[in-house]
Amino acid sequence: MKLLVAIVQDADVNALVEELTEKKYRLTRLSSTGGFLKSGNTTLLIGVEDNMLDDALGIIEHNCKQREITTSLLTVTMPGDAFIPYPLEVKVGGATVFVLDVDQFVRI
Ligand code: 2BA
Repeated sequence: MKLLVAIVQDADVNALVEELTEKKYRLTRLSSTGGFLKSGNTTLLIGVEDNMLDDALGIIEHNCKQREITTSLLTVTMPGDAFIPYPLEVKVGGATVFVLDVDQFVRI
């Protein structure tokens, strides 16, 4: 069995969860925050049988789009200690997925 830790954009998560649950995958949805943009995203924990790994990854790929986000994260220091927001374009997603081996899975 594998555990997928999938970090997805909030804009994609509803469609992704809907398709996964329709196809009988079990998952847990966690609210998370990206370290770089410091904005919300969603982390899904999805336990899958080994033979379903490629199918699950395909569903994630199909639902998670790459987007270009403009952020004013960086600031430029001006004389007199003024900070001016500096627009920065960042490509986010589709999804960041870690695939972990599961030693044991127990539901009691
Ligand atoms: P964030 O950390 O908010 O990053 C959002 C996007 O900003 C990233 O998109 C990437 O395009 C860019 N970015 C991140 N760090 C950067 C840096 N030091 N310099 C320049 N650009 C940078 P994605 O790569 O698609 O990542 C989306 C989200 O997935 C991340 O949100 C983070 O929450 C998670 N993530 C990505 N890689 C990870 C990793 N190695 N470990 C844990 N979480 C990760």
